[in-house]
Amino acid sequence: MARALFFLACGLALLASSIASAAHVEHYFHVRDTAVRRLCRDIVITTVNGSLPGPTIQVHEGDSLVVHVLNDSPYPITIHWHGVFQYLSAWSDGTENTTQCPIRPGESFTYRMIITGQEGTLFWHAHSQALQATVHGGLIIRPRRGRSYPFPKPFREFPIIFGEWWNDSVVRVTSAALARGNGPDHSKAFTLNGQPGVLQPCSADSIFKMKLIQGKTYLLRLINSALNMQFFFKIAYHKMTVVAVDACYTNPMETEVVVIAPGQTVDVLLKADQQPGSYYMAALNFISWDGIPHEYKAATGIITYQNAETSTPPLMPILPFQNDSSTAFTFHSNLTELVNGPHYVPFPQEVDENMFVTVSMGVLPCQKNATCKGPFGKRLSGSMNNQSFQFPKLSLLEAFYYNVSGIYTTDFPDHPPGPYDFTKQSNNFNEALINVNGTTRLKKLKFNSTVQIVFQNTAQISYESHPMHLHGMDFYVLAQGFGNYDPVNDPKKFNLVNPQRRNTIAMPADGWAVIRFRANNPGTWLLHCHVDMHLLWGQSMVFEVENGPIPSTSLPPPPPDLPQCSDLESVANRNSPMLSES
Ligand SMILES: *[C@@H]1O[C@H](CO)[C@@H](O)[C@H](O)[C@H]1NC(C)=O
Ligand SMILES: *[C@@H]1O[C@H](CO)[C@@H](O)[C@H](O)[C@H]1NC(C)=O
Ligand SMILES: *[C@@H]1O[C@H](CO)[C@@H](O)[C@H](O)[C@H]1NC(C)=O
Ligand SMILES: *[C@@H]1O[C@H](CO)[C@@H](O)[C@H](O)[C@H]1NC(C)=O
Ligand SMILES: *[C@@H]1O[C@H](CO)[C@@H](O)[C@H](O)[C@H]1NC(C)=O
Ligand SMILES: *[C@@H]1O[C@H](CO)[C@@H](O)[C@H](O)[C@H]1NC(C)=O
Ligand SMILES: *[C@@H]1O[C@H](CO)[C@@H](O)[C@H](O)[C@H]1NC(C)=O
Ligand SMILES: *[C@@H]1O[C@H](CO)[C@@H](O)[C@H](O)[C@H]1NC(C)=O
Ligand SMILES: *[C@@H]1O[C@H](CO)[C@@H](O)[C@H](O)[C@H]1NC(C)=O
Ligand SMILES: *[C@@H]1O[C@H](CO)[C@@H](O)[C@H](O)[C@H]1NC(C)=O
Ligand SMILES: [Cu+2]
Repeated sequence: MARALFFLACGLALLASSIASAAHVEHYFHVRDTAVRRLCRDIVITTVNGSLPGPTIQVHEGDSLVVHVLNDSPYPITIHWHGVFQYLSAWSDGTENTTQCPIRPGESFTYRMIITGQEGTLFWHAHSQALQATVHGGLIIRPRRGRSYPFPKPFREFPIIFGEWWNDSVVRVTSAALARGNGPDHSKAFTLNGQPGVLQPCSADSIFKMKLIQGKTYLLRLINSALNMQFFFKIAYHKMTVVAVDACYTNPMETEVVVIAPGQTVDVLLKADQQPGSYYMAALNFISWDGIPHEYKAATGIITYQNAETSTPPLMPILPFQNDSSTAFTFHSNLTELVNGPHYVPFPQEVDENMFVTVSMGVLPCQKNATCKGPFGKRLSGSMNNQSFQFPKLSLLEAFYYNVSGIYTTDFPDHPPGPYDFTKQSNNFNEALINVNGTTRLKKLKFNSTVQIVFQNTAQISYESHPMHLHGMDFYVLAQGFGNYDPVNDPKKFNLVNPQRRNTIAMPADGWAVIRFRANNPGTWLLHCHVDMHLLWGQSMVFEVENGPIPSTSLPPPPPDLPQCSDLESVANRNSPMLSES
């Protein structure tokens, strides 16, 4: 019955949008299990509308976006609109148990947001269990009607989504790893727009293809929706020019190789300036630390020029060595924002809150009545400042809005315990340093205050590059470097002229990165490592940004169809008379 009504509404909405103003974009997402064949094997995956990747959403800056999600999959799920500011619409951020409880099987929820102050490429993905692996798609924000790109209009454009393939149910494989408490099962292959390409069995015919006309310039919208891996990406014989990252314009940066971490997007211009022919593009994982597997073959796609000789086999690009951290560092640190470009906002000069945050791996005690295979018989965990984030069984944002106590505390520490030598590798399995505390501690921020965070990587258990992603706000990246952050000399390296702005920064494996942002968006916002396994292990924390002084700077009430949290009512009855009345 619910389903019949849902798709009846669907037809009506299509009608409405075709006659209504173009500034209202409305979509229906049908989350369901779908049989697909990859690597010679039929398996069932969860998708939106049966496709991998799912539908690409296209809006113009300033549009309102409404997406009705019907969950017909067996899993409770949320959909996150990655990088969308969600100004005063935190209820639509789609972060499980942070901004909402998941949509249960058979139920639906409508996400509503206005997309303003940002343009370029973002994406949407599930923010529940490991479902992002197959529940994802592009979100393209073009300039408002009548406005243009800060570069010549490309002839055509192609979104290219990077993914990982498990050859099995990724949810089952991941939850088994969480239960065991040791390292995860790695994916079997990488994909470009859902296709592994010529280097994998049974995949050559379905390879992702682009047709180009010689002399034209194309915009490639690169999106890394892989669960765990960073990539090097190259196209044989072609250079690329980076023009935006994470939906923020950059100064044009010419490069032969793009480096892209989970949660990041990179927009590049590609000029078809070679001999008409066929050329492969290839993506292979960047290994920032020995523990990341290296036995992978690259995911490949193919570009073919119009009027190309069909007899000549395509040429394969030569990728950097997978361990080439210096190429990765150069790419990540050489980006700068296009000052005075569209939606440019000068970065805050004053800092109200200074935080120093270690990002680590560690161990938590084994769950009662379980056997763990992690170090010292415990279970692997991720942490920030020694806190391994334990998601509550209900939504932090509701606890914030209804002032429900007992769900979280606001004593997330501004500094790690210590100090100790963070990047000293002989400390890897030092038991005194790898035990972490499982907590639900938030950091409270005054509305419109400015925050600077020094992220410090550590050597505990692993020292790989962590892509740190902030919800609800972009940040400026002032500097990055190797080793332990030096509070005396490293501030001299800050870019105070045109620092890159983004929502995800891949901090160097044995190093640090400094970011700054303005907390201008009330709500509860996750800050986490975008390596999915690390997030599931607790490598995250949450900011509680207070309301501003007036209603137009305060979080509005929740939408009426916000999914229910099974436990919220009993907790609320215990703690707050407000919720039970609502
Ligand atoms: C998804 O599928 C539904 C029903 O099958 C359809 O009405 C809707 O238009 C589709 N949405 C997109 C974004 O393709
Ligand atoms: C995928 O799984 C099937 C069935 O278990 C197996 O035969 C095949 O070798 C696997 N492929 C890869 C690349 O692991
Ligand atoms: C850094 O970017 C600039 C363009 O912004 C480019 O000229 C320079 O070659 C780049 N440096 C490296 C090492 O790639
Ligand atoms: C990086 O990988 C290459 C090729 O596998 C290898 O020859 C080289 O020794 C590695 N470098 C480091 C620093 O591990
Ligand atoms: C778990 O605990 C229960 C009782 O506390 C016990 O009966 C059961 O055998 C335990 N299971 C395992 C796997 O240890
Ligand atoms: C969110 O809460 C639900 C219960 O309301 C629980 O089943 C689920 O595991 C929780 N999710 C996370 C990430 O903790
Ligand atoms: C929120 O709860 C705290 C105690 O937990 C109380 O001091 C405060 O007055 C409450 N605020 C509102 C707006 O109800
Ligand atoms: C981190 O917290 C754990 C558990 O509370 C504690 O045992 C450990 O000593 C703490 N780590 C450091 C470096 O203080
Ligand atoms: C671990 O966290 C709990 C809950 O916040 C706290 O009571 C305890 O003191 C913490 N332990 C350490 C060693 O920090
Ligand atoms: C936030 O602070 C900035 C800088 O002081 C100011 O320009 C802006 O108006 C403030 N925003 C709000 C909503 O108060
Ligand atoms: Cu991480």
